[in-house]
Amino acid sequence: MMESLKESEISMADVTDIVYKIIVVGDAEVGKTALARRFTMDQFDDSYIFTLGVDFFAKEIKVKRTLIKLVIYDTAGQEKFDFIRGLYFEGAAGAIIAYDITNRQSFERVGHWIMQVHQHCEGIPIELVATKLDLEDQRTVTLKEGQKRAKQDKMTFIESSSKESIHVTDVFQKLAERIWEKYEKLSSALSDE
Ligand SMILES: Nc1nc2c(ncn2[C@@H]2O[C@H](COP(=O)(O)OP(=O)(O)O)[C@@H](O)[C@H]2O)c(=O)[nH]1
Ligand SMILES: [Mg+2]
Repeated sequence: MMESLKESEISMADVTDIVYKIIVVGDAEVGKTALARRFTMDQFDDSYIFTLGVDFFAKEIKVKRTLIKLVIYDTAGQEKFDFIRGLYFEGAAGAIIAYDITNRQSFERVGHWIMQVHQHCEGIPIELVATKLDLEDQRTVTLKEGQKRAKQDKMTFIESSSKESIHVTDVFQKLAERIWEKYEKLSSALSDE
């Protein structure tokens, strides 16, 4: 009896069709495309692939035994793409703000990106992601500074390397779990009414 109940739970979980749109923002060359490519295709390229407009990546993950499809929207950080920004942000469930630990300026621009996210998608979970953790010898932003910045704006925080595959899955798993918790709270609040 218990066995068959478990089985049906699993198959129910597998047919669930939940899609979360995740946006990745941050200055040019911090490693946004590399992060999305490592996570979805397990590939890394040392050369800089200029992202023109918007690119899409997708991968399924499990949150609390539920299969969730993450659709990752990757965009060029350049201000000249301002005109597509509205569409880009529309319907996002969560955001990643990336900066490069070897590029102090990209860290100082985090506030700008928080404002952009707040302006277009108020209240969505944001994760601050420090990239290029493998370049420890060239680091100009400390772990503490990153943690402090994240705390200041209630963001989760993680340091990662797409090159060396460090904490890349955690980046997306952690964010998806936060989104899940937010929606679960929302739906249980609604059913309480
Ligand atoms: N060492 C190192 N280089 C990286 C890492 N991630 C990206 N890069 C490099 O940084 C450059 C910019 O990366 P890209 O993903 O194109 O940046 P984007 O403009 O933010 O999309 C490329 O030359 C990448 O190879 C990383 O984790 N470690
Ligand atoms: Mg890119």
